Amino acid sequence: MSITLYELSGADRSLRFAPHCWKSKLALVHKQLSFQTEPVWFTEKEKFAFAEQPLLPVITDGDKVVCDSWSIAEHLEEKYPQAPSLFANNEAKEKAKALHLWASTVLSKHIPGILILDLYNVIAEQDKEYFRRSREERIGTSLEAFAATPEKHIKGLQKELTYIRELLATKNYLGGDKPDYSDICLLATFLWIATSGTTEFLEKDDLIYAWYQRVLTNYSEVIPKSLLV
Ligand SMILES: N[C@@H](CCC(=O)N[C@@H](CS)C(=O)NCC(=O)O)C(=O)O
Repeated sequence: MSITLYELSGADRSLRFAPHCWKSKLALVHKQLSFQTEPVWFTEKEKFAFAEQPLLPVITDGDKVVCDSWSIAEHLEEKYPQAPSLFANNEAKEKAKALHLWASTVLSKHIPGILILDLYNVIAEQDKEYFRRSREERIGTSLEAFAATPEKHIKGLQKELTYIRELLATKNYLGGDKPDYSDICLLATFLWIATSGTTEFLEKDDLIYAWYQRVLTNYSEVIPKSLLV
């Protein structure tokens, strides 16, 4: 059975930046599954009309269609139990769910202010009107005004990461001695920033920076070469 991952892309089809799509791609690599990807621009929703909802990621696994990054992780874990586990047990699954929610709300609220203009610059020409209108509605100001103080948003992000520093103080990965879906959720959030632009958001002496370099290596087969040191 073949698996296809539909994910958002930039004007350059090889540029993939969307955090929830990264979660599903990293989960597929973690499970050592072979898959293909279908890049989708914001204004190409007809490419996955069969999914009957407007957001990515979506995967097709044979005849089955699965939407939403968390549901995709659950599907992969259930359907491929013999492959390396995304959550070793129920406790790990609950922790990963909490991390997924925390990363996509508490942590992610600091991120548009860091990358929104970078992202605007790399998306397809035909997406720009939709992106500007939908994001300006959401943030309540212009992209330019919102992006004017990236340092403020990086500071907010850094402060939020205290929670992760505590979790990583005694282990190499959020999953323990090897990465699991908790690590994937945080890495996917960082990749959103790292693939949209070149803003530095971690200090090199931060233990999270060391963790970041470790997990980039774990999933190196799908990580852009420019991010691997
Ligand atoms: N809860 C969903 C959120 C999906 C989501 O927000 N996807 C974004 C990309 S990361 C999207 O498709 N945006 C399209 C748009 O804004 O039109 C998940 O975790 O999969």
